[in-house]
Amino acid sequence: MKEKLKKLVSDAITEINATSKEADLLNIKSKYLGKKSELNTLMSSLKDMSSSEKKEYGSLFNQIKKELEAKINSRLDELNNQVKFNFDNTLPAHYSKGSLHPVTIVAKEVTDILKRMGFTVVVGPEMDDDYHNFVALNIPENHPARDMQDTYWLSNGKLLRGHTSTNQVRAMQNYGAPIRICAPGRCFRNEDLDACHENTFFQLEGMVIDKQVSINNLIYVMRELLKEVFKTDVQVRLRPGFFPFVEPGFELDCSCLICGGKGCPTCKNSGWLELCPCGMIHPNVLKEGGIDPNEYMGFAFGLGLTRLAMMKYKINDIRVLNSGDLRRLNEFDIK
Ligand code: FA5
Repeated sequence: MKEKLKKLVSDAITEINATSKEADLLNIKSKYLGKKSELNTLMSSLKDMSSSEKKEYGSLFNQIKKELEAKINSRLDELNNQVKFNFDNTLPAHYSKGSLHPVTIVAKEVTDILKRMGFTVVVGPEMDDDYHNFVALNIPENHPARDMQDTYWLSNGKLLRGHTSTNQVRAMQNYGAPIRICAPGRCFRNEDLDACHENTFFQLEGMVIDKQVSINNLIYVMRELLKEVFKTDVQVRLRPGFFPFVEPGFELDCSCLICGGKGCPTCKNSGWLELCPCGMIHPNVLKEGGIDPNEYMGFAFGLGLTRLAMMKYKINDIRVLNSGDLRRLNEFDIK
């Protein structure tokens, strides 16, 4: 028996040392230590031995098992280290370095600029209610202005917010006046998709309420913001715009940077892109937020972040941004 065991150990060690593959090592383990191994068969003869033999062979079997297990594990470590050592790190890498999404970059840039101007960043829910999306913003049930957004209604009676203006009254009620907040976030509308309309896009709401706030302050903030984002003066124009939650209301358009203002599919051939509606907050909205319109006034704006990213990176079709198609995204110089 002892001779048999001696040979078994020496055969196993020879095989372990000769192998260079992890899979072969596992086969050797099963061959010498598994259920059907010779060692296991020999061990089953323990029950027929005398008690002194049982003691002697029992400990011998255990010793052999431990020895072979240790040998296998150390060979496994050796093989793993060899693999690491053999790795040729001079070979060219076949992966490309990713970047943040253009909208994420622009959102961070804009919020950083606004933070420096004293704005606090807040976030609101993407699934919101009729009250915050409409009623609180001076758009009661059946008001025709509801048609400005083709809203996604949910079976639980809630909706996917159509704009970040949902944050206006929520912030007024939470923090009171004076206040300066901005709220970036995803919005949803059942749109006919084209080069500048998506059903899922990003806006950034801005709101300032204080005792003395004017349209001049609003224009200053918008101009500084765009100047910093584009690193150059960009042509903008203000024209009257109607939103029930501001009075007066404006549309701020930016000259289309894709075509240089000549007209293209991105700007629907107008040379201008609607970027940021804005206006002085309607007294009804201030009241709804628990703020006295005789004491306080404010302005708000709803910056189209996705369109801003398009202008900044000269992305001519908005659909690229949600597509996840790296071949298209790689065409743009995103840093
Ligand atoms: C609004 O959503 C108002 N809540 C903005 C506002 C805030 C007005 C505060 C006054 C005061 P509008 O629907 O125009 O407005 O959308 C604002 C901006 O979001 C647009 O100028 C545009 O840049 C962007 N936007 C709107 N719809 C889409 C869309 N389907 N795809 C991409 N961007 C869009």
